[in-house]
Amino acid sequence: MPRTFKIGAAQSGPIQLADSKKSIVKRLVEMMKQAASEGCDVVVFTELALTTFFPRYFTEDRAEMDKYFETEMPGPITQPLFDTAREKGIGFYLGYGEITPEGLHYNTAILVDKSANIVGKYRKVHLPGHVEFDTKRTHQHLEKRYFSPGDLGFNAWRTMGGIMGMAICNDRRWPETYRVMGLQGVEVIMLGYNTPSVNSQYNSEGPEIRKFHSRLSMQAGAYQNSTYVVGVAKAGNEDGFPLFGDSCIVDPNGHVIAHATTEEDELVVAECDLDLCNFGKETIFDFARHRRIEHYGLITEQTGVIAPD
Ligand code: CDV
Repeated sequence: MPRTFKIGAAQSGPIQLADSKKSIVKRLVEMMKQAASEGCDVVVFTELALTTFFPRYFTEDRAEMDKYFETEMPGPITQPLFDTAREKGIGFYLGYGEITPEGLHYNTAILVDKSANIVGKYRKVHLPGHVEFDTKRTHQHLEKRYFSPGDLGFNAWRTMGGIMGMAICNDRRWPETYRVMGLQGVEVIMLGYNTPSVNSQYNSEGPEIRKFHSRLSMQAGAYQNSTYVVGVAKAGNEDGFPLFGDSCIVDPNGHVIAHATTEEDELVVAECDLDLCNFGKETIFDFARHRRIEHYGLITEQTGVIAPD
């Protein structure tokens, strides 16, 4: 008997700076209802799903950005997502900007179960970009200005019939992200992203190669840890800043089994058998039998490169 888990990857089309959070939540609720009507167990939204990708804008006074963050979850604006999840019996992953009671800012995602309980929280570890305005870039990427690095690590949660993990955007490019969750037996890694179509520091790196790198990272992470990976994009032109989209669902063999074909709000659905994760985990990637941790010390002892003399 397959252990069936139906996943909806809810890509968001562009969100403009002027769009209200209320209107955005309405779009997300529509996609959640569609996912429920297609029998999905979970719907995965994007990184910073409630706003435009605001880290592209520089403000001297960081507090001006607080309007793009949430102080409570659920709050009055996000409550409809929780109400719909409970009513339809569907779980969800949601990325958003979080301000803690201590005033810290994180790029956060939560995992909510089919009864609308928050069962997991993740705060983005690998923050890309820079702190100060960079005149050399074609567009800014100020995540290091507006967020603190995540402090919760890469956890996995047994919920909704499987072992679920979370990551956010740039995390997908780092093998450590997948392996730490792989060591907890993860079966589905959900991650939202906002990736500009062109590299701000290298204009000839356009959407084609950027999509290739995005898939390459997620396909490798899925295969090497024998897990499903669900990558969900914010896509299209946000106030003149294009994001490439290409949301996809990858199986434990590393195959893309479903992907978006537009740069709009689009639900991508795949029926997954979580037992497909077992073969890789019990054979070539049976970590207990094959890993050689005595040779991996540098990975946690050293951050940057130290080349031999
Ligand atoms: N939001 C992101 O984390 N974006 C990054 C940058 C490097 C484009 C990404 O890895 O897609």
